[in-house]
Amino acid sequence: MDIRRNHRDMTPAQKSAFIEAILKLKNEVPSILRPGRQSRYDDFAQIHKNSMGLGDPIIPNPHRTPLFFPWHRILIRQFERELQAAARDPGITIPYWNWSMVGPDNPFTADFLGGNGDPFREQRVSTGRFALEEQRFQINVWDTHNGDPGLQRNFGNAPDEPLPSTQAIDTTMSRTPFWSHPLGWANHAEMELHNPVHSWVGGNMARASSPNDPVFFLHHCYLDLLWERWKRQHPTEPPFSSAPDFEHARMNSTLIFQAENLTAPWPQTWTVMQTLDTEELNYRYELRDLE
Ligand SMILES: [Cu+2]
Repeated sequence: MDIRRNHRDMTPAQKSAFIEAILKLKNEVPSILRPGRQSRYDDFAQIHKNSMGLGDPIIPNPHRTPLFFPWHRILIRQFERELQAAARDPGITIPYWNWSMVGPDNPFTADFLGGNGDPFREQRVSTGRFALEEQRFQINVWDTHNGDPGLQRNFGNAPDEPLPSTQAIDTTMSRTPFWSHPLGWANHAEMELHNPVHSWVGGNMARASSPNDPVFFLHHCYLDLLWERWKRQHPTEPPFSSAPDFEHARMNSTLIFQAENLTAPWPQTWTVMQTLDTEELNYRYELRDLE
């Protein structure tokens, strides 16, 4: 059983193993979606871009629907498994970032995810292993036309969208049911917690191909954890619910990761119901992180 933890609790060796696994997936594992044009890491940016209606649009778009949490759960779990395979290390798991920049909560350090973009150099990240100068992390998937080859960040560029406060998180966690427009738990979590973090990090994270920035996976890992925490805090609530207008978002709906008639990124499929128990997917969070 894989255990996911706060990045702050990782040892330096665990941190560098995680970064190294990303660099292997980025440089040593061939793409399945666009062989010869990108890497397996880049396939995840491609899938996400497609899910946002660009490139080869995925129907249904899981964003702003009850599928948001189940769909991203599978996306990041598949990424985690591919990291393990790339590094030949079953101990690799995706850590989470709790959206705090205070002290050890800040993941944007030179020994981990690298820092903010450099305003004098196209907002490119210039510290850490993902800096373009290190020559092991080049962007290969863009939303539309070819863009900058460097990973870009622009912290706090949207002053009206700060990182979520603990109070904002608490407010969201008190919402029920799972889905109810606009104030259900998932609705609120996507719009009030998830979206502002993408905007706050800025650069690649603010675009449809946001998995280009590895922090995407730490961000979505925390959202995934919050779903588990919400389930524990509201034990009488169904862990998933939908609405009549979402005919593609039922318990027995199969999650879609590719446009019709195009290559699937992986052979397995999952229904929404098969995503509801993380242990069925062979991972879990520590109990103390769920309380
Ligand atoms: Cu998304």
